Amino acid sequence: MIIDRIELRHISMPLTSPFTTSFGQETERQVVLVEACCGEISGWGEAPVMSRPLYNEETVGTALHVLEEFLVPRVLGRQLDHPSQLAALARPIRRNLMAKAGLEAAAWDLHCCLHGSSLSRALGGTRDRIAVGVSIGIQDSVELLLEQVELYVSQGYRRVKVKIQPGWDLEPLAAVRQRFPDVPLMADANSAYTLEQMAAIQALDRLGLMMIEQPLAHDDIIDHAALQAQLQTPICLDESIHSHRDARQALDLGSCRIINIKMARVGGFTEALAIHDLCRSRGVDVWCGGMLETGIGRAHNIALASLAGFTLPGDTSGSDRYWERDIVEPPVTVDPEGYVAVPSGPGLGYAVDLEAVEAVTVRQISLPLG
Ligand code: OSB
Ligand code: MG
Repeated sequence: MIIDRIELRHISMPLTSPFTTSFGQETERQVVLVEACCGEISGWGEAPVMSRPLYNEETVGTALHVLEEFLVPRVLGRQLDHPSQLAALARPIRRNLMAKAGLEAAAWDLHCCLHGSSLSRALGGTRDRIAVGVSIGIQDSVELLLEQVELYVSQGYRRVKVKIQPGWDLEPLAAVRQRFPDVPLMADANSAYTLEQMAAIQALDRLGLMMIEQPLAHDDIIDHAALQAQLQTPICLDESIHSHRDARQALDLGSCRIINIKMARVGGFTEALAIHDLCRSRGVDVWCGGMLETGIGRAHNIALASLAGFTLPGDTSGSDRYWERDIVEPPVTVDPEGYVAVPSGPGLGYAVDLEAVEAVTVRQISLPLG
């Protein structure tokens, strides 16, 4: 295939409710959409950056800049046999992994649409439905948190993740555990603790959590190994893992026992598949994380989570958990048992609602060939 035009869009979508983590609050999602075109056929990708560089270093501004100036010129007009070639073309550019992932995902979708294959099958997925959980942000009170947990458990979600930070950890989690003794429960600290605060993390051991996600620094695997040695609950790494090599080193060091794979965080599907295969060969559980994606990035996550190594419920919740109106048709829905069906149609298997995309577009950059 030859990609002959790329449309970059900065979009802004209001969240149905604010999402608060230890690094800040999002009230609307500002992300970059990438549309890769071959004649009349197009594939879609998403770079799910945050409004401010607080999760990683990227923002809408950096993603647009790096895509327009450096990544798109390497790909536009080039004969491509397979979308996995994109990773090698992008490799000389350092970091900027979400920008790379957005472009790579668009190429995968385009490839699948041109060949009539579903993205799930093209990636090697074998499941026809995926188990999903929900990630609940930091709330103003324990009572509000319990209401949220109640709501999502009643909707069928198969595991609950609670965001924590110093001062909002043991009390809210213990309250959830007491009210919902059997719910599969975990915590995500988004790097809010240091090794000096080990006792606060160890206090969570008695709650029978499935795992504690990224308690320590966003770029650390050394202190995490020290913490894991003093903790019964498995550590799951998110922010610290950007590549197959990071994953191998973290597993070899004992920094974690579970990995949250986000294809956007690791630069795209090719790297995500390598991490998946590594973990599968070592019997390490992985699950598919999320970045509050629109239906486009969500569809990519659903396809990825259909691979056999994704053994735990992911953060790929239904569209209505985030949006009044999603930009894909139909919206992503979770059945009463807590599963999302993996679509079998070509590409994403969800139709991009162009009218909805237009309605949220802040800025569009067209990059035609020549
Ligand atoms: O740490 O997994 C995270 C959202 C934005 C940035 C980082 C994270 C999250 C979530 C929400 O936990 C996952 C989702 O529902 O998409
Ligand atoms: Mg996380």
